[in-house]
Amino acid sequence: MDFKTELARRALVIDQALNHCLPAADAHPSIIHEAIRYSIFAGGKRLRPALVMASACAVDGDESLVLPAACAVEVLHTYSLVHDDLPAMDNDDLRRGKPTSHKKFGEAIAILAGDSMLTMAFALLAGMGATGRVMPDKVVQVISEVALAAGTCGLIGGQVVDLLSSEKEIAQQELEYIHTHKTGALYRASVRAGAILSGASPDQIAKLTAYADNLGLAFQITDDILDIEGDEEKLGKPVGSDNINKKATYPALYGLEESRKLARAAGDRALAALNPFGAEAEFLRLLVQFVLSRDN
Ligand code: GRG
Repeated sequence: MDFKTELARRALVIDQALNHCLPAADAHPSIIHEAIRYSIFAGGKRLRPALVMASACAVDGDESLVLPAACAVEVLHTYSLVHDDLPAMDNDDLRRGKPTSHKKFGEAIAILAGDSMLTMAFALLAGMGATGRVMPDKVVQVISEVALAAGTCGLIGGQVVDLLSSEKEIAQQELEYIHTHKTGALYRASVRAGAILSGASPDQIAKLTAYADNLGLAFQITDDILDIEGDEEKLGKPVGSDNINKKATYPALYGLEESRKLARAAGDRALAALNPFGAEAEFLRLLVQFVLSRDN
């Protein structure tokens, strides 16, 4: 399997499903629907929905069956990015190389677009119960998993600790909390959702959860490294110089070389968790290497 070809295929399937399930851009009141579509189709990598589908395949499930859940996690992820970019949070002007939602549509519409995407994610999940193709108890379990990942025990909790720790030195434990909650929680929920909806056994779900947790860690350490490298390039400084210490990141705590080792070790643990699975888990395996070697 060529990973990039397979990711592109899945991204296309996901984009078509998203296009189908989102309100049309001209549906009244059109500004909010334009804003939602603007952020959803701004060029995200679609890693989380691809994980939902790949996890279903790993347990011999049907990827088309879990497509609404794949859309739901991407819509929820997009909400978190739109709100994260707001002036009250990270105050970013650009996301994926384009003006952020509040820069393009104004702050009020960006907040409302984020709110709409959060509620829409749960509507998409709940809608799976009406198809008759998935047992209602599985749908309820996934709604609960995604709600936990989105709330104060997940994304929001991570964001709060991150906000409180900005501009001050933090301990390893706090950094891990931020990463496991801001990044790890949605990876975990994505993988578990695909497996649960496909009728995976408790043991399969446990193994896939270990995979997701380590993949999320590898992703976040790599993201920290890319962040530092990007900042230092912008500042015209050599990679690994003093800018490294100003953010709550792995390189700030461990240095760049050790951070790279930690990322590779998390990748190895993710791969080891997949040992009991066969060729159907190939995409999940290749994703580990992609996450470790990505440049954006
Ligand atoms: C609910 C406001 C709010 C925040 C929750 C998830 C989160 C906390 C904030 C989002 C911003 C952020 C930097 C999260 C860390 C995870 C991360 C690096 C996200 C970017 O994920 P990619 O690279 O994004 O998969 P694309 O653009 O490919 O979709």
